[in-house]
Amino acid sequence: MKDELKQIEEEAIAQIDQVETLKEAQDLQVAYLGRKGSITSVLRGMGKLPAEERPVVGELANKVREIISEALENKKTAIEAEQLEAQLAKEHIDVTLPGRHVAIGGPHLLTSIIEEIEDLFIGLGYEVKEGPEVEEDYYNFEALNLPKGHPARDMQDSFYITNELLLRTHTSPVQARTMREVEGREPIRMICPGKVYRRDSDDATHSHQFTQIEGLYIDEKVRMSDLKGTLKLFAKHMFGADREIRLRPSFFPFTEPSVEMDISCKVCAGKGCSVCKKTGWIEILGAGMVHPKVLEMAGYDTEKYTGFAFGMGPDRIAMLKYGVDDIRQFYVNDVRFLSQYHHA
Ligand code: FA5
Repeated sequence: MKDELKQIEEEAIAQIDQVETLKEAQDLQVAYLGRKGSITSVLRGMGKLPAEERPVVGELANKVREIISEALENKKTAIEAEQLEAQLAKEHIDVTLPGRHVAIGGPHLLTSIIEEIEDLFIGLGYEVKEGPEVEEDYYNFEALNLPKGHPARDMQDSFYITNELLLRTHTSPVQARTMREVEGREPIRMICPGKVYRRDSDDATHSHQFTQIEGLYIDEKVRMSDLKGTLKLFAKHMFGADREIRLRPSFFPFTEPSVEMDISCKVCAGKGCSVCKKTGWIEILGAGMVHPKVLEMAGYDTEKYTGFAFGMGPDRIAMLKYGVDDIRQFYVNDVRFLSQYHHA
């Protein structure tokens, strides 16, 4: 039996030497060490041995088992190491190769400006609202004290879709919609950014499609000085304390009194250039105290509530802030132009 065990050991070691795969090693493990393996079947015959030989044979069998088991383990480790080597060699990457350029996009300059303005007004407790770009004549004009046939409708040349539907010419219809929403019963503090459309001839400062941000503040005892303070804060925040602003009396049918706010031209530092039409100033917004008729139409008690509204042009604001000399740059989507402002 001792010879038998020795033979098993020699045979096993010779076979393990030839093994090339983990599967083969596994098969040998079963064949020699498994429940039905060679060593087990030898041990089964132990009962026939004289009592004094049993422990000797038992010890030898355990030793052979250990030798075979160790040889198999060593083989498995060697095969695994080889496999890892082969895999690493296959997946080798040359870290010294130059990387492939990944073009990183960024927000459009107008989007950044709008978000900056939103942040300021959210900080002042305003809500950000949205309204439809295809708007009803009623909200775009009538609810804003511009009945059909009113001469002031000519101030905003419009793209009509039907008699009652048009591309909104300003964001002011959102004022009317918001006042309607609360049925004239609650104070309002909202801004509304969005695209607007006019049949304007395109030039350095006019585009037939541009953006506006409307602002509306309604509460008890809102005064012109609140409007002035808000606009001043806005101007300083956007352009810095050193930029000049001026308010000019103006006319909008939905505000009384009305003003327009200009900012000194950054392109020419107020000397006069093609951007500011040689005036040194650029108009960026219209504003005023909400006309009592507009408040009444929305159901407000005008004895109790007053309010101010403003409508600004982020395109003009972006031009001033970054010295862009032509509004059309925002809409031709030339990446060489737009990518300069991705950090903005
Ligand atoms: C209005 O549209 C009024 N709804 C603003 C308003 C709101 C007044 C609330 C009072 C109360 P206006 O037509 O002036 O006003 O336009 C407002 C701003 O939009 C202008 O100051 C200007 O910055 C910008 N804007 C007007 N037309 C164009 C255009 N064609 N291209 C680019 N920006 C324009």
